[in-house]
Parts: sequence; structure tokens; C-alpha cells
Amino acid sequence: MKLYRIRNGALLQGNDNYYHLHEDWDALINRVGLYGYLEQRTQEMELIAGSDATSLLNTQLLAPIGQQEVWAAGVTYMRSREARMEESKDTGGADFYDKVYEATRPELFFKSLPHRVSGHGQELYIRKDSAWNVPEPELTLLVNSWGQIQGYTIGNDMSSRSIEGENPLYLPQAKVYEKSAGLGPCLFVPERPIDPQTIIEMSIIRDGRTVFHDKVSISRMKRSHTELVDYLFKETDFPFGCFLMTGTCLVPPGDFTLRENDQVEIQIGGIGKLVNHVAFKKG
Ligand code: DO4
Ligand code: MG
Repeated sequence: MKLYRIRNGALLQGNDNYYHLHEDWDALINRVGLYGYLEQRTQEMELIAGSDATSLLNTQLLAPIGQQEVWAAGVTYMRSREARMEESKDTGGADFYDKVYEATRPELFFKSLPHRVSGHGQELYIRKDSAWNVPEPELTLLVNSWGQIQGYTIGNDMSSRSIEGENPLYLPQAKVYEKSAGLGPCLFVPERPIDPQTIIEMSIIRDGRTVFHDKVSISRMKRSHTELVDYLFKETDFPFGCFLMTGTCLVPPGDFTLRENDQVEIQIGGIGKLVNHVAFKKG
């Protein structure tokens, strides 16, 4: 099942039918047994026409987030470990990435408050004080207050590799700034955990041309989703639940940096496609 956040509630898509739920988003998504609840709602609710659903999605779609914090895991794939070691080798930071890839405790960092998140079709920013900027396509978990994974969405962990590479202590500035996190287009709420063979794919389009394209299976991740969630919830409460980005495996070549007006398209099997265009913060 897919759940879209729209201005006036939520749009539920199940078995190719659409239902308009007039419910508070935070209460709706932060529940035990979200799949079962949505399935029950499809029995009770009246269907809405496909054309009405399309028009709601075209005009009222929001990022699928209410009051949840967004967290992220890092160096969960070998490709990220290698890229990070390369970018920080001249400044002596490389060892940290190698160690965290092997360590029992994962790298988890705070990524975003809800107001800095962009949804499908909205802008994402690159920093003006950074010369090397990349998108990071990441399967993102929706976790309820009880630490249970209830759904999945597509995340873009926008990053400044020059700032992070200069010194690992600059990580928060490389990762957290206005419009540095993309989430959407919907929450995918399956009956069972997502298929490990699921493919994540990214294209970057510049002036109508594809300048980067690659794809990978999420089965290449070193850690399990539950392991990441268990660490995140060890000493931290999430009254509204939270989102957890699970790390990137798709890294453009070292000489690639994002430019204004680039279009970033991230696709994950079962969820859909998240499209954002790149801009600078105004002012
Ligand atoms: O350690 C830096 C960040 C890593 C990250 O964001 C990733 O691997 O996706
Ligand atoms: Mg990342």
C-alpha cells in the first residue's frame, strides 16, 4: 500500500484504488500495525475516482513528514566507505570511515528537522560555500515510537563532500542546512519487510542530458535495518516516530559536482520516484 501526504489529509493507494483519508498525519503514521490499519480503512472508506486522485497528487502533494525527526546512517555500504576514505585521505580523516564500517556501533547522525525537508517536485539546495556537492539516494525507514519499522520512502541525503573531506568534525555542516533533505513521494507500507533484492537507482539530468546514472540492490548493505533502528532507539525517544535514511551506495565519480538546475531522480522498486531540482538558497 502507498500513502501520500496531501494538504488536507492523506491519499491511500491500495490495489490500484484510491481513498481520501481526512486524518491527522502524525497520528496516522505513528501507530502499531500501520499496514493492518490501512487495510481496514480500505474496507470502510469510499473509493475516489482515479482522475480526482491524480489531480490531488498534482496540486496538493507534500513531503510525507509531519513532526518526525530525520536521522541518517553512514558508511553502511562498501562504496561509501571507499569514497569517504578517498575524500579525506589528504587531511588524515580516512581511518575513521574504515573503522566505522567494521565497528559494532554504526554511524548515526541527525539529518533534519521537518521544516528543512523537501518533497517530490520541490527544490533541494547546494551550499554556496562548498565546491563539491552530491546527492545521496537512500532507502529511508519510517519507524514508529515503539521502534517498529512501519514503512519506507525515498530519501536524498544531500551532502557537501568538500566540507566533510576537510575535517570529519565538519560533518553537521556538510549534511545539515536549508533544504538538504529530500523525502517522498509517498510512504510504501508493505505487509512484510521490503524485499532485499529491491533496486535503488539514480539519474542526474543536466540541460536535458543524463550526466550520471547508476543502480544497486539494497542487499549490498552491510548492516540490517533493525540493527540501525535498535542503535538509534537505545537512549532516544521519538514521540512522533522518526525517519531513518540507511546510507548511500551510489556515489558519482570524484570529478562530479551538482550544479544549479540539475534534476535528481531517485527510483526505488515498490516505492516510486523522487524528483527534485537543485538550487541555491536565495539571499
Ligand atoms: O560519514 C559520513 C556520511 C556517510 C553517509 O552519509 C552515507 O554513507 O550515506
Ligand atoms: Mg548519506
